[in-house]
Amino acid sequence: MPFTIDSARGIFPDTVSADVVPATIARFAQLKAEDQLALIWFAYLEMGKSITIAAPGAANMQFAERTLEEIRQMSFTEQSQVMCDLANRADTPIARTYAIWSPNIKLGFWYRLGQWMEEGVVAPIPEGYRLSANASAVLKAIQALEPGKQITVLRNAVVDMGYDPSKLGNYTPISEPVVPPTEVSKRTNVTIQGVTNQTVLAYMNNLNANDFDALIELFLPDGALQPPFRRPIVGKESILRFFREECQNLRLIPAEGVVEPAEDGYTQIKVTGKVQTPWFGAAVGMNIAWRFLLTPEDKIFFVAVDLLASPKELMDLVR
Ligand code: ECH
Ligand code: GLY
Ligand code: GLY
Ligand code: GLY
Repeated sequence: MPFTIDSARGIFPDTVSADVVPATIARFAQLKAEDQLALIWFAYLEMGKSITIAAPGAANMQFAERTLEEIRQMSFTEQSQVMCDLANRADTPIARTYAIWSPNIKLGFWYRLGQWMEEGVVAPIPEGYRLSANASAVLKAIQALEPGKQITVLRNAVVDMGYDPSKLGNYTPISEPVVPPTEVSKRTNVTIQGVTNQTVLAYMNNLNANDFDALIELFLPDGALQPPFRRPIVGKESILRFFREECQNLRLIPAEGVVEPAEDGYTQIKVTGKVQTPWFGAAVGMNIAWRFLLTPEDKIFFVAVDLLASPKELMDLVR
């Protein structure tokens, strides 16, 4: 085999991803819990003026319901403590429960707490709360980002909260139920300028249709998928789990691409375009590159999904 997963990660090396996102998250992680919560509150209020976030569906909320109810019953002091414990990744029963939830359940949980904070049901950020100088600087940095990067920072902050799941030993992650794939007659087909490769087109179309069983068959058994700012997920079983747990109802809008031969009959294909999340719909289009490495049989050996540094990168296809 000419490629390893590690060497595949380096295809199309000129692709510039939005490293400001992990850099900002690293700065955020240094702040004390109170500052983290207040900062997100301010960022969220500010964002809410221009983009609306979709309410999480009932299927999404059911798993957080008991914990939310428990929190609702608490005093303001206890509620603030729970929120700080989550930001501190403390070892508490609620922070352990939170740790095994999928990203969408975590986001839905905070969405509800945010509503309750606005309604006065859950402890608000104290009026006149003063962010530390560092926290103010991080807030400014977040506010200066494009919406697609802002929501990625927020999502990562929420995903990182709670007790460290790697310290839990064996556990069963909790995620929303898998919706059935879109009926074949109702599916849309993408077109990508410069790319007619059937595997790449089927990848986009199956992901858009939530047809994860068809999607996973495009991969080599020990193929890999690398989400933005994450290590590659290796092997069909793990990738399928990731699709079911984290990739429902995405909208991929690829626009153009390049196809190049690689060593030993492999093909490398870079596609750029936009992706929408169900949380924000068409209000936020993230600028994305997909970097595929296909075997001579057109199976996916590797695909990286990158959040691009700037819209200019969408056009950076020829070398
Ligand atoms: C309040 C104050 C106290 C603290 C907190 C609060 C609440 C915060 C809330 C935040 C909500 C944030 C949300 C963010 C959602 C972000 C979603 C993103 C999705 C990106 C998806 C991508 C998909 C890419 C992929 C592609 C593939 O081809 C393969 C799969 C995959 C205010 C109370 C915390 C409520 C809702 C960024 C890029 C294209 C890799 C997935
Ligand atoms: N809440 C982010 C972190 O402490 O890692
Ligand atoms: N409202 C977006 C979701 O539940 O995924
Ligand atoms: N990663 C899927 C979503 O948050 O929309």
